[in-house]
Amino acid sequence: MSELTITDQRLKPVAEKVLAGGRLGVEDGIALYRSPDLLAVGWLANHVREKKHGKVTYFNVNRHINPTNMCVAHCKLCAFGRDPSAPGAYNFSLEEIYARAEQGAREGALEFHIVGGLHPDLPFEYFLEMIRGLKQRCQGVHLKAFTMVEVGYFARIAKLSTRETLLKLKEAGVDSLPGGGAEIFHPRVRRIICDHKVSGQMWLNIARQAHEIGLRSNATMLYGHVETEEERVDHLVKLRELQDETHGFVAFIPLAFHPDNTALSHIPKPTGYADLRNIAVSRLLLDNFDHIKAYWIMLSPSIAQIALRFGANDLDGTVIEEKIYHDAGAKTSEFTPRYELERLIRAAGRVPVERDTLYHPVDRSKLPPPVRPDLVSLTLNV
Ligand code: V47
Repeated sequence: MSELTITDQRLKPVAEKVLAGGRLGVEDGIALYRSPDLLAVGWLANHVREKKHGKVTYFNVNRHINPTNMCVAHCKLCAFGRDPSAPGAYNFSLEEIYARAEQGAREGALEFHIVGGLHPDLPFEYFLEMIRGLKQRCQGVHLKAFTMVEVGYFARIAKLSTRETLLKLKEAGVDSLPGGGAEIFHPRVRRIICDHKVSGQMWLNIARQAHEIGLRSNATMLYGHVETEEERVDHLVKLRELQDETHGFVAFIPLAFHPDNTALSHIPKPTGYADLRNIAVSRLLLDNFDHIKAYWIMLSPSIAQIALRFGANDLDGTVIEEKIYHDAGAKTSEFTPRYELERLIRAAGRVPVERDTLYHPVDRSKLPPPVRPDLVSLTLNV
């Protein structure tokens, strides 16, 4: 690894703590966000990343399934949710969902990432039935399903506690929860970007309960809209505190705000600089998280690749069909085949390792051959 050169004197005490393996505080986080010396921030994050994972960079073969975009929440940040009567509103039938899933399983997906709108009419039982049906049809596939926001909504419509709701989801076959809906926990920001959604405190409570009953989850942070640097640091520190308690978070994914087609379309998109800085600061503040994902869908494959040198150790994933970011104007493709993920990782001087949702390495030779080798084959020469 190259030597660290720091041009910003305010970073010196932060660097000393990082190199000594110490925990960073709120002021350190703010210094990292404000420093003009992005390369030093990135160097420090890469130092931590290499200490944890060496050159290994994970990726997974997954499929996103968004059962419906009908949503009662009307979050200003979102371009995906619709009223049922709005143009483009959809609601897949269970048979359509199963068909997508079975195709994904045949193609070699080992994870379904399932999130959708807060549907105005469908009962909780419908979603339990969906999960039972998926589990029955696609036994080898991990179901990473429903954000804390959806869990909070299911609890409300089913008149159950959030703990009972989580227990029912687990019993039906949910294996873990994705990290979406966290946005920024601070109430000032939530009032502006997602005022009808569960509060930040509630998101954290539901995550705590999920972890307590043995459902692990991811966590996210949506940056680049109306939040301040202090509010980002506060968000990260709250996640770190909960992780100290439960150790239930698997990975953290910083998400760049995409303004197109949202009620906040006047806000400019985050720059590449902001993307790399958020990856790096997350890596440095979240010292008790094992994994930081570079989600190429929102970063672009090029920035996601560079992020592998700024603290990220995972290039998530093949994805296959993505709606939330593409409705908000993302110009990335809707999927990236496995060989391309591997090529990007190798070209960044890293070693690609296919993982499952909980970061166990995957040995494809022990699995049935997929029908779409271009998506999952190890052997394609590129
Ligand atoms: O919850 C919504 C965000 C999330 C916009 O857990 C937007 O492995 C930007 O959570 N611009 C969904 N962001 C994506 C997500 C995710 C992605 C990849 C992996 C995992 C994981 C989780 O996207 C939403 C919300 O926070 N979002 N609208 C928008 N206009």
